[in-house]
Amino acid sequence: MTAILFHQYDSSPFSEKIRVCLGIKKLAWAAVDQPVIMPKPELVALTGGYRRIPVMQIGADIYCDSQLIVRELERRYPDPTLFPQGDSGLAYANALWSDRVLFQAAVAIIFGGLGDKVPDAFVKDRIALSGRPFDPVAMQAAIPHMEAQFRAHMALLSDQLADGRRFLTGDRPGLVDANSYYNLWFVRSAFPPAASLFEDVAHVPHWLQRVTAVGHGDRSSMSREDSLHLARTSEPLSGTVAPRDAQLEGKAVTVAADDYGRDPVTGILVGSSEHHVAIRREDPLTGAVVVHFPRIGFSVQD
Ligand SMILES: N[C@@H](CCC(=O)N[C@@H](CS)C(=O)NCC(=O)O)C(=O)O
Repeated sequence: MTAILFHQYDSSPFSEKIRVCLGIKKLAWAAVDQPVIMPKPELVALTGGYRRIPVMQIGADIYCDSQLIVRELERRYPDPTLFPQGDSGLAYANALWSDRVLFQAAVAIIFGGLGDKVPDAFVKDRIALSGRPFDPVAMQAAIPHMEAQFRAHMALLSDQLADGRRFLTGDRPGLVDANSYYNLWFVRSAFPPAASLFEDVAHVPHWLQRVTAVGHGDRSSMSREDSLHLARTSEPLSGTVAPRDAQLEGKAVTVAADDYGRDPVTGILVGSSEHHVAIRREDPLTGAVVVHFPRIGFSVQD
């Protein structure tokens, strides 16, 4: 059976980032499709409250946030690497640009472009997710500025590719390619007229084709019910707690994203490092699971 379960939906841009990473690593994985809006009862049973997509499940270990999914894929399946030139610190830092600055420009362009065609239920859900106004019609006013921003970011990609390299850091694809790529993929698939923002940018369209050709690895699918069964019948990994967190070891802590989708998840601290925090919790649907979060962008409170 395929070890990697990937809780996702096909139109999700952060899922596309990971699908490309799975493609670079030529891995076999099973998609567990989740709803685009709440409720997501099976996902929340696995995570303890975290609702964002994507989430990776390996047995009874649940990995939240694309940042940590990338790190865990690289740890378990190091070859071929997502860091063909080394520089992994810079590549992870590059995700903070692509996932926040570039992504927010893409969101404004797509949803401003769609305007009143965005379904009400989606708008309501995203207001609840962000805790802020989400008004596609009002976003239309910001489109010229956001398009100029997006073009300026595309020029960075073009500069990077100008020496004839095939991918952003050299001749092999890596995380830095997946980071940028999913934003262009999102614009092109969710609001095709805006693809004109990068179709005429030197070097970018060919690079885009090359990343598309990497593919998504060997994809199959699994039902949500079966993913819960797998969690129930698996044992989570045991971890170690970093010395700096020793006073919290074995105690209940609450972990939450610090940007949006801040739903808190509470469990017993069983693992930590500079890069991650892991908590153990139980749910009648899943049995004991360990839920892993990245450190960057997440708070840990006792
Ligand atoms: N920092 C998170 C961001 C994930 C994110 O914003 N995902 C979007 C979908 S691509 C989401 O969860 N939207 C709300 C939802 O699907 O319920 C990550 O890297 O995984």
